[in-house]
Amino acid sequence: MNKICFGCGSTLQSINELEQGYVSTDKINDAKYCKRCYRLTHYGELINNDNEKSIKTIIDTVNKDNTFKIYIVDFLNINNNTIDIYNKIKGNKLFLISKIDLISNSININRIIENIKKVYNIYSVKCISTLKKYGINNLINYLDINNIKKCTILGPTNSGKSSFINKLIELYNPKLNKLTISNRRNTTLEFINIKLNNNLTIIDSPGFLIKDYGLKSKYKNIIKPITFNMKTNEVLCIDKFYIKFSNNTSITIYSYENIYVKKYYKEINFDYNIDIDKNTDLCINGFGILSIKEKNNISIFNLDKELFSIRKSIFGGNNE
Ligand SMILES: Nc1nc2c(ncn2[C@@H]2O[C@H](COP(=O)(O)OP(=O)(O)OP(=O)(O)O)[C@@H](O)[C@H]2O)c(=O)[nH]1
Ligand SMILES: [Mg+2]
Repeated sequence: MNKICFGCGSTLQSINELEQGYVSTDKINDAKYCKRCYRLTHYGELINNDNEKSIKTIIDTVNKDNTFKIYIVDFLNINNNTIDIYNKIKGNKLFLISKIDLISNSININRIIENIKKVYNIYSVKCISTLKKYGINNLINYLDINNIKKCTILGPTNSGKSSFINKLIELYNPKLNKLTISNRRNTTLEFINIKLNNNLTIIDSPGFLIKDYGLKSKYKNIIKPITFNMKTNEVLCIDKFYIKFSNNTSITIYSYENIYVKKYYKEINFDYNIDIDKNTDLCINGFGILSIKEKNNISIFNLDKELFSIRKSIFGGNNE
């Protein structure tokens, strides 16, 4: 029988070093992890050009089974792109906001959750921090009360799916092998069944690979809102992109605390313009959210159109 890498779910093989699941011939009999997972875990080093599973392949696969689904997304990546994927997943499911330890106390997460439910028409939303062990027991009770015996964990890459499952392994059955986790994209490569006990099996999955802004990981600490009051035709430089407003407005940026933001006074040839209504969020995949208060025509420079989507603000109109 083929052996599976406990870290990423690949079938272990000694034939091709460039293919996923590779372990050298002398190690394959005892190996629990492939060479890639070993290097990633111990040296933070990514080897192999891994096969990427398309969003459609993952959705089609999970829609064939009737397990309960938990869809994990971190706060800054809740946007039309990730919600579209969530909406394509059939059956009973829960929307789970991860890494809430990263959210500053000045953000009222409970109020935001209520607004997320309204804006996106989602019934069940919870939040967790695997790092700070927040919300884990609540979630275990939820699975218990709802008599859920098999549950697939889905979500964008890097949202913390495997970390969450490792926490469940620690709590339920610490002798089981841990999954590979990393801050790289596409860490888990295949679906992995983890039988925690006779009553509960969890399935890890490859993350949805959504085009990402690609913020440097050195920025990734606390998410703290910062507000600017902009006058007509004033320009704000945010990290590497620029945004100009046709009308006076306040803008609140929800991103990592030490992001570069400054008013900018030189001439710029903007790439494109968009009209937005009062209280609109401009969501940028992997970067965060710009919550804009007043109706505006905004001009944008150096931000790929594919990276953003707009929605009615989840901050309820009163920016924090
Ligand atoms: N601050 C914080 N970081 C977390 C938390 N959970 C996971 N992370 C970090 O998020 C990164 C991604 O974690 P993974 O568990 O590998 O994410 P994943 O969703 O399994 O990613 P893929 O396998 O690529 O789909 C790692 O650097 C984790 O340390 C959390 O609760 N808080
Ligand atoms: Mg994973």
